[in-house]
Amino acid sequence: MTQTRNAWTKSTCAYCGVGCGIEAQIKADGELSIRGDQSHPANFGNLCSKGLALGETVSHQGRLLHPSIDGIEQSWPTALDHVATQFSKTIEEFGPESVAFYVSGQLLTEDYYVANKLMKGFIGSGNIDTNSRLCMSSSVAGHKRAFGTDTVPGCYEDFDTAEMVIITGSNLAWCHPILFQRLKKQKEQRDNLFIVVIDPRETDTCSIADLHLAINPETDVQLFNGLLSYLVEHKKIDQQYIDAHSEGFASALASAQKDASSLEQMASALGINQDDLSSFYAHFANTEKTLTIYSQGVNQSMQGSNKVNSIINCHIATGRIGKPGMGPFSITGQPNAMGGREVGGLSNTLAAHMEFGDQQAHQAISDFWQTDNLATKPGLKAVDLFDAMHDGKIKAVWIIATNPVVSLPNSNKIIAALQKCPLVVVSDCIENTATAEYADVLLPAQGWSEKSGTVTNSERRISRQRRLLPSPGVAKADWWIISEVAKRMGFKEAFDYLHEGEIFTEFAKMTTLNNEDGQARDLNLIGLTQLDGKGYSRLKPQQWPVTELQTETVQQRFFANKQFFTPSKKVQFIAVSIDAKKQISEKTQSNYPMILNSGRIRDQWHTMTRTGLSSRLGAHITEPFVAIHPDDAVPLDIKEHNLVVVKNDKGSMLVRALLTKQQAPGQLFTPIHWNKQTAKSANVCNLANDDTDPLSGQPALKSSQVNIDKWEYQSEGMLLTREPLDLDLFDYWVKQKVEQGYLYRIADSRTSIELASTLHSLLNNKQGKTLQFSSTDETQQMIHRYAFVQDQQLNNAYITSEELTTQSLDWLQSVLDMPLDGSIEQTLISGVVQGKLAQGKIICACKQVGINTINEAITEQNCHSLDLIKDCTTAGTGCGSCLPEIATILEEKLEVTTQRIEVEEFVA
Ligand SMILES: Nc1nc2c(c(=O)[nH]1)N[C@H]1C(S)=C(S)[C@@H](COP(=O)(O)OP(=O)(O)OC[C@H]3O[C@@H](n4cnc5c(=O)[nH]c(N)nc54)[C@H](O)[C@@H]3O)O[C@H]1N2
Ligand SMILES: Nc1nc2c(c(=O)[nH]1)N[C@H]1C(S)=C(S)[C@@H](COP(=O)(O)OP(=O)(O)OC[C@H]3O[C@@H](n4cnc5c(=O)[nH]c(N)nc54)[C@H](O)[C@@H]3O)O[C@H]1N2
Ligand code: SF4
Ligand SMILES: [Mo]
Repeated sequence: MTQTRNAWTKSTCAYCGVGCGIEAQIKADGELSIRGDQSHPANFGNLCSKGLALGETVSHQGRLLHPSIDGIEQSWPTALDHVATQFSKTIEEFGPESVAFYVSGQLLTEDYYVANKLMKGFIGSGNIDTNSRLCMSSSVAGHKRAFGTDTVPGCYEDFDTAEMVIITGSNLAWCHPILFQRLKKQKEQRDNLFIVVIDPRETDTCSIADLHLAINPETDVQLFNGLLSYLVEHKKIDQQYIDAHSEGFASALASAQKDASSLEQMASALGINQDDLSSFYAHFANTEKTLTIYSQGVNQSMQGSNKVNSIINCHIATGRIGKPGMGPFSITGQPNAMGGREVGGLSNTLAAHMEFGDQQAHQAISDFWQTDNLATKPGLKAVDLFDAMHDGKIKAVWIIATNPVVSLPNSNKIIAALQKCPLVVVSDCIENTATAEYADVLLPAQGWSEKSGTVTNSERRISRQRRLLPSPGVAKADWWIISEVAKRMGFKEAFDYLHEGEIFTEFAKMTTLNNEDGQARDLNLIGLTQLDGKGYSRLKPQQWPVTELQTETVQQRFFANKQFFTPSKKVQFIAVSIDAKKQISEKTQSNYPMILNSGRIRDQWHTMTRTGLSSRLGAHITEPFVAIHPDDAVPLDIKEHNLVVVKNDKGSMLVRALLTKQQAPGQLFTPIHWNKQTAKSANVCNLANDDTDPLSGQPALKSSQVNIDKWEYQSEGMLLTREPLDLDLFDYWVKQKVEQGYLYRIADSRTSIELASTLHSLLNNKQGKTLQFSSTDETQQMIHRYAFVQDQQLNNAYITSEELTTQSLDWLQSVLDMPLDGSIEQTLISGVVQGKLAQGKIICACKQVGINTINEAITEQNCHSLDLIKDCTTAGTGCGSCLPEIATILEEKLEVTTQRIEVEEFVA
């Protein structure tokens, strides 16, 4: 049932692992209003820019509406029969190991549970893996080694009481904005809070840091091993805790000491200042309430699991775990990365935190699922799985809620693997994803706001996602699609679900197998096993373990009782060391001297299939870029805004150069979001390193080796259209969603006049009014301007020249949405901006405040603090996630202003 108008329905944000509660209301015009849920313990009513824009991304634009086989639309029964028959046939002929599912942390727990049950329980293979392999698997491996289970021990509440917070390999400000803001508030209120950011780049997260350690990439293990040695040397360990509750200390210490040397040598190996290093160590040694937050800079590495254990080792050695305000805290990426780990979506776990190789678990699950075909060994991990497909060993794959052509490393190999695979089934909400292009069968899935089920956030809190809107076409819930295929494969009884709530209670019951009291395993949902339809429908957030239904918010920490889930019940130190071979490999060092790091930007989500629909989100960063230190750029004659080719032996990308000292020399950074759907050649996974961590199988996505060169072109263009256009005939293009249309940026080897005429013929405009003007600018370049008006509306427009500076053309982003008047026509022809068009690039997405307005407030109205800028312009008064950026603008502006004053004084 979908919601009636005017009621506010509680649900959970579609995006990151903070898991913010939202409330949604359907407006009279059918659109969705979104606000934060004040009662939700993850966010207390706050939302970031992505959460606030959720209503803009539920449009039906680009949706996959019907099942299809080989490009031909089919009914559900035909498509489901086809998938079931083909999978069954393949299994019959080549065995269960010849098929695979590749799923996602964006599935709901209920979807994930049935996918895992079908593959491991009934097909009898371990070959179900997930994009969490690229995301959380090193944390999972690290947790299991130390605790015996995949446990995140703490709560978000620990952010409020910690006295030292270490944020390592995480750009919290952009990737988990609500947690960042929570911490920022603490920082503003408490003098005793010391924040350290460990990241080779200087990110927005550094804006709240007392100390930024810009360590050399991949040196984390050495940094934390050094810390462990330091703690011992300075007698800052908790010997009683170590003796009573842990094992393996001596060998972990021996290993750490091998890596450690004098502070001076350590600092030089890490590439940081010695005073900063000793300040970090001393603060850790002397601050009991220390919280270490970590994410992909730790996980996505060939030594990801070792990085995780090097952090956990320091927490155990000081007994800082399981108590308020302290502990290691792996922050999850996707909305249901945790739920996937719970049900067993990773190929090397069985189900509900039960493991392969445990005979009792095997028997209990077989009985519970009533199957005699339970998988007996782990399946292939994502990178290996696609390698096996490439080698012809996987002959049928079902990809659900992930876009591997964009997100798995070495895209060309992934594409080749999909092309070789006889059956590729893709379930997605969007029709034209990069992966859908290689599908034999496409199945339309319900997306966020249409689907219903549960997700678990980083602090183990299970929240409901609720259905808010009807789904377009014949899109169905993923659990339904998977169950229907399972039934057709002959497993009717095991998959005969009527409602997602039934799946949830079945899963809850599974967590209690041989674990009624929660002593055998951490994951225990016994309090939810009796939920009826009404209870499920009204379910409030529940933090596991759930011993009884939680009617009020609880805050629980694991390991407060110093009991772990290892055979001895003791926590394990793990001996880790820097392995020279696992440092950035040297094989291609000379040809590819730069290290390419990759990650996220504030307002886009992954492969942009959803955030790419919002013009508000698109306005923050409009074009893919590679950040480079000026010292690296100058010898290559690379200037700000130049286009550059970044390449290695796997592939290449063509993006804008962004010169910044926030980037260390020798290193580059590029966002992961743009791909063939949104740009000609900007997919970083084309050249991403597919070497993996030997234990977790997680690829080293943060450190690929590349080179970079300036790319020369003859002309640049900007094209504004109401409908998308295929521009692949040009050397470079990027698409940006703007209100009522698209803005393309183009660069090409054609001359600017040829570019103009090619665009002209592509547009193929017929009846209407044409505005056209060619002129020379102050540098004597020819500029060609063209606009086409139909029914008093601007329909399309372009500008071409030898070189276009994007800043001066930012007004193009809003022009399609404005009523056409004389001043806009004048702007279109003359390029001289007038009226409201003058506010420039949007900084505050919520309140739509542009950079020019903010700059003006600083320089003209003397708004020299964030509060004054907020009052003056309303910027930063929505979700607040643009505040670090406004602070940077303020800082830069003030610096410039002061310099100018100094110069003026000097001149005077
Ligand atoms: N806006 C936005 N938010 C998101 C997402 C999104 O797509 N967009 N995706 C979500 C998902 S799935 C995930 S997994 C999270 C990821 O969240 P984060 O992990 O915070 O984000 P990333 O940008 O991938 O990388 C974090 C940082 O690791 C640093 N790093 C690189 N190499 C090293 C190293 O060797 N050591 C250390 N210490 N640091 C290093 C990078 O410079 C980068 O700043 O974000 C989630 N939130
Ligand atoms: N170089 C590099 N590569 C990376 C990373 C990096 O930092 N650097 N990060 C990695 C990480 S941490 C992650 S999590 C991955 C993310 O990578 P992906 O999982 O590939 O990214 P998404 O764009 O989120 O893909 C989700 C797909 O599922 C669809 N979808 C959304 N909701 C549903 C649903 O309910 N059902 C179905 N069936 N489909 C749905 C969306 O339209 C989209 O096509 O990228 C990884 N790749
Ligand atoms: S921090 Fe932002 S993206 Fe993440 S769950 Fe909250 S509102 Fe959604
Ligand atoms: Mo992720």
